[in-house]
Amino acid sequence: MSIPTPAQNDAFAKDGWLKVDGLLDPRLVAGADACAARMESRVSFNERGWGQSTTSSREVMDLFGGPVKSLLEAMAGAPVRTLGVRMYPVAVANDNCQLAYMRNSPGACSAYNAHVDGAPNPGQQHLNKHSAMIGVPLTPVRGPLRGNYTVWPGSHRHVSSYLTQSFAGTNAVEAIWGDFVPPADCLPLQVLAEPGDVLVIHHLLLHGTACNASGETRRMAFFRVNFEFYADTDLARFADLWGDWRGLGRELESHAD
Ligand SMILES: O=C(O)CCC(=O)C(=O)O
Repeated sequence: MSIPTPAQNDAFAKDGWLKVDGLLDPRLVAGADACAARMESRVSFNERGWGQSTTSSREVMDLFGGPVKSLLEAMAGAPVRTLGVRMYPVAVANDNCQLAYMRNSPGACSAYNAHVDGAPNPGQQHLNKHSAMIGVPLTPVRGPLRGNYTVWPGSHRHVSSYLTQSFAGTNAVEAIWGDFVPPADCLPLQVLAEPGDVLVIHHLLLHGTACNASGETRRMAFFRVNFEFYADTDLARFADLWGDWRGLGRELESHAD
């Protein structure tokens, strides 16, 4: 069966993220990981304990071609543009448990550095919207607390409602994260993954990173992808849950509330 299957589309609509197992040839991923590992020695860790974005190599950029791009185009119903690749090797145990992007965030969010990409950090007044993020694990993550990419399934809908209801008719870009907390039943999920798996992440999904107590480096490549461009102050467009995902079709109707 070709991907995305109706079940995969439905899961993405409901949860705001999707893991497609074994989409990429592990040899391609191993080649990219070898480059990433070489770059890692030149990566400095920032105050959140995430490695700074690294310069992308051809081997890393090649991960985005072929099946990944086709999958996204099928889901979005539109050609895709890649804004860039960013990599965050998470190497140091407990080192990524410091600051949260979201003010007033409860303990769990703080511990994972929960955030929504593109939302302004304090002092930054512009939205930096992308339509989706693609995450490509370069090293296996086979248990919890191994620097796992962590998602709050369903949080994209809560974030969208929060932004839409709280700031309707305003353009209060600077203030938007002051009060947001996910509902109590929206819990973090530490993603397990193998090289070759691919994650598709909705742009409004709350996500973060688990501590890495494994002693092993976790490496992952991230592609921020845009289907269309918007003004970087357009809060209504930023909050629009499904504006970019026309290709998901009827599956959305039951989840787009
Ligand atoms: O590396 C991670 O686990 C998280 C990366 C992330 O949150 C991001 O790129 O926005």
